[in-house]
Amino acid sequence: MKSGYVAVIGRANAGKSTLINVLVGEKVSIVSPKPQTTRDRILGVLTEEDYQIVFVDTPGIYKARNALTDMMMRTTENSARSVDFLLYVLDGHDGVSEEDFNLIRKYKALNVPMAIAYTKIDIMPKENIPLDMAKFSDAELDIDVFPVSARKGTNVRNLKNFLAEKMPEGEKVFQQDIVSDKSERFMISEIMREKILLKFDKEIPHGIAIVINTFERNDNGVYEINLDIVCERANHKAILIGKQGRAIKEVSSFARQDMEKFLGGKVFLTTYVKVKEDWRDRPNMLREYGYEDYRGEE
Ligand SMILES: Nc1nc2c(ncn2[C@@H]2O[C@H](COP(=O)(O)OP(=O)(O)OP(=O)(O)O)[C@@H](O)[C@H]2O)c(=O)[nH]1
Ligand SMILES: [Mg+2]
Repeated sequence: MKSGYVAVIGRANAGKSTLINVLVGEKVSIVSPKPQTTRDRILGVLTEEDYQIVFVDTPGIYKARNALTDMMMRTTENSARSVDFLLYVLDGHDGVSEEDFNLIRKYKALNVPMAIAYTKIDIMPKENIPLDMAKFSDAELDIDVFPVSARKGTNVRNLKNFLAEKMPEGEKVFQQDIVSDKSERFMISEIMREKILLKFDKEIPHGIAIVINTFERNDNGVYEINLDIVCERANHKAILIGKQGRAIKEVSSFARQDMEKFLGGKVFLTTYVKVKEDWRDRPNMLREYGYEDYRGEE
């Protein structure tokens, strides 16, 4: 049996969470077209007959600007240090930049074995792929590069087999049927945050925290969920609610549908929008909203 941890790292919005979801075969991490979607270290577990890979999703590398993003970057750095293998995800459609090379060199210096997933090849001109591959060989990084599409599943099996081979001998860490280390409560709040990321622009989704007040299953089997959507400004609250509450109704409805799929039962969802000025810069608030550094201890 082979078994180990693979941290998935890379710039914000590169496609890390999407790739993990495809590798694991279940949605363990939310996805959006906006950077800084993932805020926590999230484990996604892939178990096959002869191996188990625990993928570690991490917040994308981004210039830290507040206490929350600072904390996210520490989580990523610590996660990269405590694994058997690093998978650097690079947005091929965005192109290979000097910043990527710098980051790849920096992580290589950790002396953890590493490979590159060059993703989103479904939305880029095919002729760019060999040009970028040449850039990698010119840089003499001595790293395997896997062009993949998480959306189409292209080359994902090859990458999976390659990673399985790289895992050390060992027993499973998680039971057969476990796909994530996160609770249902956590996933419910993430589903809500994902719908807000998809609907609203600019600073609004980045300044959101979700607080679950009630999460219960009543006698009829219906899940009763009550949550607060915390935002940073009164004008954000007005936008989140929208004219006659239309915006909040719409996102709540999308969130409810996904929650029902995830929980496998009917959901009665009530949401309230609250303002907590500058919570992202207040360490005590971060803790209250469930954001703590991942310091590398298991
Ligand atoms: N076309 C295409 N889009 C992709 C692919 N992988 C990811 N995306 C899109 O890229 C965007 C970012 O994906 P995420 O998986 O959230 O990226 P991330 O690296 O986890 O981002 P952060 O958590 O913010 O660091 C989303 O809109 C995805 O749908 C792919 O293989 N093909
Ligand atoms: Mg992510």
